[in-house]
Amino acid sequence: MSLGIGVIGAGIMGADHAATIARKVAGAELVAIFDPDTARAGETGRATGARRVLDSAEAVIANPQVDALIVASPDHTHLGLVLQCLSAGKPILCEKPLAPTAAECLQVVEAEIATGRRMVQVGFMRRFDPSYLAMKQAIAAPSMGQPRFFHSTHRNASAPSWFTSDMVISNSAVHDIDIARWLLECEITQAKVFAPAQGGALRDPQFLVLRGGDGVVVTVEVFINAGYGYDIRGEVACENGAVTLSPPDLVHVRHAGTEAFGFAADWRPRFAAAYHGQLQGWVNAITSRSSCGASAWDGYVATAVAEACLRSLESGAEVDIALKERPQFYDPSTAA
Ligand code: ISE
Repeated sequence: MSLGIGVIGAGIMGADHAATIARKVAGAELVAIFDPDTARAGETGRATGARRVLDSAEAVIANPQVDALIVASPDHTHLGLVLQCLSAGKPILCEKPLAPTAAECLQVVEAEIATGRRMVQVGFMRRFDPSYLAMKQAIAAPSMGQPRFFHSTHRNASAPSWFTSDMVISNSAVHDIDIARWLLECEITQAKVFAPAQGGALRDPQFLVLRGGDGVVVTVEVFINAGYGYDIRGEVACENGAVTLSPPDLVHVRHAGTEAFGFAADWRPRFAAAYHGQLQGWVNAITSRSSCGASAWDGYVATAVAEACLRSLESGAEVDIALKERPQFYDPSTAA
């Protein structure tokens, strides 16, 4: 029997997740979709063969054929929707960020703990990307020694008109924050952000310097109007070696005196395998009553670090990060 999926939000990511569920994920069926923009919802429904296009998020959550939900609505709506799904006892894959503030993420953590089982996965899809998985495996080799630096470059071709200076951190760099914690297996304790002066315009690019508990240093360049394409790079330097992500293309073409390869226009082609792996992992975990990917706790930590970065963006100072103590519920060894 397949798992019935409801999708809330039919924007770039809601439509992409709906298409991945409909065409590529085994053991799941797209049952219902909602977006306040009815034309957009209808178009995604037709393109993916969703059984129903409903007229509210509440109707999707309450639909008896919907067993689990993908929340891909605007960032500020995640908290309320995730809490409603938890009250309905339905597992959720929530797009990042889990909620706009660390305090709000903790509300999700508490509500999830109250259900007694792991119900929330956060859409940090890079954890499922073949190149980051290979990087994590390479740095884990004992002969590499301890990681010392992680340099992450995150460039988007262009930002939508509604993108704000804060979103450069809360919506974009939050990916680099999560992947740094996951790769290096340590927490970030201090954050400092360098950015162009405020002048009414978008503060872009931004440069984050994050210090980790074991003396590791993470640098993140986020440049969301880089113009030329979507470009994600990363390098971990360890005591005895370094590991670099390879470009994601399959070929380099040498022609007419140049060597070239292409860049995608946005993140969907670059991370297609990661989005597929994330959704398949989520469906398998629900079916087997286990968990995978980034938890609500990871969502909280990423937002807490992003919040410190926002304070640094504002003040120019380095900001200390004081995390709450991780509840046993989220210990990797005890995770359901
Ligand atoms: C977008 O929301 C994403 O999640 C992309 O992965 C990221 O590269 C982009 O900067 C975000 O705005």
